[in-house]
Amino acid sequence: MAYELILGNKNYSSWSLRGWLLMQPFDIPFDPKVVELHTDDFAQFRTETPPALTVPTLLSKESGETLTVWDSLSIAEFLHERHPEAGIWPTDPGARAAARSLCAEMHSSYRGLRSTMPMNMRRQYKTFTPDADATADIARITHLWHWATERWGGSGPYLFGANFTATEAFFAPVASRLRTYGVKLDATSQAYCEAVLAHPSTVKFFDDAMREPWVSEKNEMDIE
Ligand SMILES: N[C@@H](CCC(=O)N[C@@H](CS)C(=O)NCC(=O)O)C(=O)O
Repeated sequence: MAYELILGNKNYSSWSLRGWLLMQPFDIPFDPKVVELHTDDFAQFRTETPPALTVPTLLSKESGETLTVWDSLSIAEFLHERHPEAGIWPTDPGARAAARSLCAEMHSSYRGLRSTMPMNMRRQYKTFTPDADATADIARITHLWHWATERWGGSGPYLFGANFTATEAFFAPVASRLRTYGVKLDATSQAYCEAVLAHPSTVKFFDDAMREPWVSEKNEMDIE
């Protein structure tokens, strides 16, 4: 089987970072293809890859057939079924259920954080203050990080111990946002964010983002 992973602009596309981190850290070989958001190329991706409308979209090619898998949660589950040994989810059933719950909540929630603090890996603002909704989202997320590390984290550095799992893939864009917007965190949350952002696969994505030429004005803030 061969995989092609279609991604948006690395600097801005938080869901694309999740898709990338569901494959790269687990040594699942794939060809990444970046398509700039909101362009004719993106419209063409939609035309050529129905019914997908968003990135990441995974194309799984086998025996002349191509399966289209879109939406990050279904990509996680599809890859886990295909590569159960890769460690995408924790092996302990209780930890795995917790990891899935955390990812599902991340996937369906936190509108305040998402809408007012878009991912922008290149920037680090010094004067940003999150609004009330984003502050509540950050409080909920860091509460969950504490809960998971206390219950399952052992000596870390990740939520479920020493191994990077899908949970880190889902929270990596949050860690990137918290760095970009200069949010002050407690020591546990700060250490977790640093560990996720220091993972070689996150660093590779970040390095690629730094080299991208595209600028999306609506995701840039006019502040220091
Ligand atoms: N629920 C989807 C969300 C994917 C998503 O919204 N991706 C954005 C890029 S970060 C996208 O493709 N946007 C296309 C558009 O808005 O035109 C997932 O989990 O993958």
